[in-house]
Amino acid sequence: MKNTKLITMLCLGALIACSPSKKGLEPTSEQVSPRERLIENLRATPQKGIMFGHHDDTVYGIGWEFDEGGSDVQKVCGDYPAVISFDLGEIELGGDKSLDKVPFEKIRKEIINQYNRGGLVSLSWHPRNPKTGGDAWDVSDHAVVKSILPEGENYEKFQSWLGKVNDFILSAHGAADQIVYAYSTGTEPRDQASYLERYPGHDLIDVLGFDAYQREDKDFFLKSMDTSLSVIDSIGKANHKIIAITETGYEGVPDSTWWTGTLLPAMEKYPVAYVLVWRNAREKVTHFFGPYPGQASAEDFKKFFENPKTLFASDINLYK
Ligand code: BMA
Repeated sequence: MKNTKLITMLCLGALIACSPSKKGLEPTSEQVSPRERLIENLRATPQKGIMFGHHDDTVYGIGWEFDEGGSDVQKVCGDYPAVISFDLGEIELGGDKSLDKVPFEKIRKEIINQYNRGGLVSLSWHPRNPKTGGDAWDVSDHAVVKSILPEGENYEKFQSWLGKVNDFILSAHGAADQIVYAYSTGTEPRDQASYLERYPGHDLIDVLGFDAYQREDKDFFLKSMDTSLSVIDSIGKANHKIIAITETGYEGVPDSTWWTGTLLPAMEKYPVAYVLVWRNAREKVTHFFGPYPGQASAEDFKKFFENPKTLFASDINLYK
């Protein structure tokens, strides 16, 4: 549905390299800029392996929240994810917490912690619907985009919302000029034409991605992933773009060998820079997509971690 695509577009991931501007280390003109260095390193990682990512990994997990150094992934395998994503939903409302009740100050701190690990940070933004006031999944009105364009009644409002996102990113120590943009459709790509229907253009996008969740049986998911990866791999190769599985998972991870038996085989044929599974909700019992100690797939996740084809925080430094 149009609006769904729009909302997906509004959740464009922005991958940032937030290098606190260390004195005297700003790149001179003949040196590569931090943004160019990040892109070069993202292009190179598939030769080494696929970076593993987890949403909200270091801000909360199963049975805990806001612990210093906390991470369900690290508790299971001893290392942090190579990629951690955070969502800025409801920053537009001017409060101090996100739509998942995470203080933005905690997110800012964890962005810098992940940078200091040499890992990647991905930011998504699930804003309120600027026309109806509903949440980011409210697709009841088909004139949302029109209302936020220059002549629209919500143009000024949405511009001020974008300003709040911009101010937050700037607060992560000079990240502003080191942003890499990912285009991530909310539905699995079936063909190039439908994938690119609302694509903003190669001049704006650096990473091609998509959302894909396992809901049906394993074979259906594997076939669907292969189609989706083949679509973005073809576009990526033709336009020199990085590809990633920007959001995936199997809710509740009910398959005890899902990591080595499904996720790895689904992607290992393609030059995927990273794969990111969604959050381990602390407030919704079955709403988790990553491992945690004692969970049925935890032992298999350790095998996934040990596999040389997967990369975690200690395997990479994207800023060198
Ligand atoms: C959705 C769900 C929601 C959450 C939102 C933003 O997929 O996990 O519970 O509020 O993402 O994180």
